[in-house]
Amino acid sequence: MPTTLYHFWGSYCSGIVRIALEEKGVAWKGKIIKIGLEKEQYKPSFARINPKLVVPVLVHNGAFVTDRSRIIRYIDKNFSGSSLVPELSDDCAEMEKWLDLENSFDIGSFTYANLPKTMYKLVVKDFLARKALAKRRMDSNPELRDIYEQKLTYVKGFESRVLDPNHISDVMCKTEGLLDTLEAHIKDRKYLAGDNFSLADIVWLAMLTRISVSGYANWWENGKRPAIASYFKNTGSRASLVSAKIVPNRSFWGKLSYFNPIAMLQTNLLANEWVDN
Ligand SMILES: N[C@@H](CCC(=O)N[C@@H](CS)C(=O)NCC(=O)O)C(=O)O
Repeated sequence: MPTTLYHFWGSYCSGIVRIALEEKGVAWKGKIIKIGLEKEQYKPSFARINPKLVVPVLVHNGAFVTDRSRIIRYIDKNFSGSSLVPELSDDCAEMEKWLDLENSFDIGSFTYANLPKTMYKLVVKDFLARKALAKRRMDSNPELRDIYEQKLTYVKGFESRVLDPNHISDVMCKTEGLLDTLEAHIKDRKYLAGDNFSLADIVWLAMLTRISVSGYANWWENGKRPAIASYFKNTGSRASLVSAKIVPNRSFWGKLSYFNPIAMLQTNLLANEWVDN
């Protein structure tokens, strides 16, 4: 089986893995799991691939690797090409620090909170539908009950965070705090850790891209955080980021490819099925 990535184009975590694959020049085959309104990650066939019901998942030589930070380390170790981990131990420690900092970015809440306001009602319905679907699947697949129960608990927690304005203002504040830390560090450097592009740059450039496409490039533009602006402009235009297609296609046809009336109808029907108890 060729190196395969279960992913979704609009998924932040999948984008990070695609950048690492592009950096190493890996020939990979993609299997799209539509995690939006289609909720394909809830399918029992996918639950057997990743019991967390999330993308990305990398399949290589029979190994199933999950979680973006584990996958990018795996890619660096198992494929040839320039190393994405610095040689010096001090630089390695620096890289780990920046990987941890990126992990503290609440990407899920940030993304949902910054969807267009017109989508708010749909987001609320989609949470109800996800809970109903998890419940439906646990009833019809008793052997996967634990998996769907865990997903239901996860969705409930995620829903309460996303719909809580205090949590969202905290996330926005913390994200700006992370940018302050980055601004101070990147001032006199080209890369985050050591003299070369590393895993830390991959995750931070993905994060800056997500912040930018969510409408907050003004957090560093117009002289607000000039070091980030120049890091994002220079290192962020690297070929691997472009071929990994981490910026959503905003053309009419690009947007249309995300619009699925059948999935929207199913979401409405499922949402009506959910009963809180
Ligand atoms: N810790 C995992 C999180 C993966 C994750 O949350 N993936 C999102 C897309 S970025 C997903 O599949 N969401 C679907 C869902 O929550 O049902 C990682 O870093 O890879």
